[in-house]
Amino acid sequence: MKGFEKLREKVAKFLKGIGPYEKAVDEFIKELQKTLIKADVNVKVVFELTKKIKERALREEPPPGILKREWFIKVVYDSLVELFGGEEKPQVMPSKQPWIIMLVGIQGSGKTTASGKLALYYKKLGFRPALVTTDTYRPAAYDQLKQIASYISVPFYGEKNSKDPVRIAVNGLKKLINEAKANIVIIDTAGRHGYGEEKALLDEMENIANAIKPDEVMLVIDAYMGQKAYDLARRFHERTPIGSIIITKLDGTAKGGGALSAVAATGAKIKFISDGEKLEDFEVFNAKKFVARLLGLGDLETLLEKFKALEESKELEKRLEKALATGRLTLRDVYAQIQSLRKLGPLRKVLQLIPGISMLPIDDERLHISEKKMSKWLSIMDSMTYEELDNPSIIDKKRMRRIALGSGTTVEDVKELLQYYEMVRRLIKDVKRRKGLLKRLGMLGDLRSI
Ligand SMILES: Nc1nc2c(ncn2[C@@H]2O[C@H](COP(=O)(O)OP(=O)(O)OP(=O)(O)O)[C@@H](O)[C@H]2O)c(=O)[nH]1
Ligand SMILES: [Mg+2]
Repeated sequence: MKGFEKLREKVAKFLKGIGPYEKAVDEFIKELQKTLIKADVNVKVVFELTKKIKERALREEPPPGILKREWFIKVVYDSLVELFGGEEKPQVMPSKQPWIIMLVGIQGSGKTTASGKLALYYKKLGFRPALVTTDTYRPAAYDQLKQIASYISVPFYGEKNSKDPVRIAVNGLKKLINEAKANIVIIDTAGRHGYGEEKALLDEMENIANAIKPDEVMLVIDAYMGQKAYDLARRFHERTPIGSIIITKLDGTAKGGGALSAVAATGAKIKFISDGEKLEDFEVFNAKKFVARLLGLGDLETLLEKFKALEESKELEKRLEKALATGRLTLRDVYAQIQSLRKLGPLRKVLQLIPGISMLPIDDERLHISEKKMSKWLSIMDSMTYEELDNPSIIDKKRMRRIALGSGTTVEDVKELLQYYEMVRRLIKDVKRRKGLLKRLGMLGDLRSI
């Protein structure tokens, strides 16, 4: 989308950590406001959003293991995802077949192009889509869609000299479903004048919809509308429980942010976006992916992975804390640990995420495991019984042989894993002892804040 180039530069610069944090936050927020207002996002919305971001930035602390600046960008990212409709991904798979989609929208909004794009999209997913034009209003409309249909090789239906859109739709559905065996039928309609005449547009839409009973009505909105899209989307959303939205021409205007956020604010679902004249320039709208791109994915990707790994490590953290509390460790814990090691890096880092542990001396060298060894050990543990995982002390020579055979490893490998397990177990016990000691000395509170 246009207009976010400067903000992307700012993200990269911000993460490099130049200048004092608070000043950098101020500058970043100013740029964010400028960008969003230029994108035609409602001014009131922009100020509310940036005020919240700033408050969080200055009041809250990042989770352990995350730098303040990284965390700030994550707050910005989350807020923008919220602005553009939230984390939920749209449902694009038809829940029944045949599935009938009707496209409506203001004149020139991109309905006919989007019909072709939709057909191509579903064709690539393995469906048999077909196209119907009911546009009896514009003489060239018939040929326009027919050409698109033949270009992407999907069945097409239209009646060049008819003046009855409803009849055409009914005839087309019958023919395409029964003869061409289409399982998705996309019906293109004539452009209705809009801008301020939403009522007329939606009345006409309802008339056709009542006659052909589509499974889904898609409203096509041109990104040039900017925040003016709000009223149209809101009325559409109120009138059509089976409605979803396509935003087009995101390549052509800097007002895309305004259109997207305005539509999202109505609660209507944005399902697809279109950003070019080519039939391939079309994708399912995913606010998370979209915002990551707006902010410059290159810089964000590693950061987002870090957060994801952090979330995944919560599970491990719980296990380790339990092990610490009880002084008991099983091979299941080691299994979870090795899985997170692959994502998070050295155990030291994982342990650092647990409050109070980061200060304790841990021998990094001894805890290092190579990637190859990790895979080997995971398959060894996959060959163990639950009883063995929960209570490794029962693993005798005979069991070792069986496990080695089952996992395609050697008894030495199994032994090595058990030695590692033993070492971590002792470490946990040691940490527990030290923690207990520190607690008695009343120092744990202090350690947590470090
Ligand atoms: N740049 C760009 N152009 C687009 C996009 N989608 C559609 N267009 C262009 O916009 C113009 C109108 O597109 P149509 O698909 O004919 O619009 P329509 O809503 O069917 O128009 P009517 O049937 O006359 O109401 C065409 O020139 C398309 O090539 C897009 O995502 N990006
Ligand atoms: Mg058209």
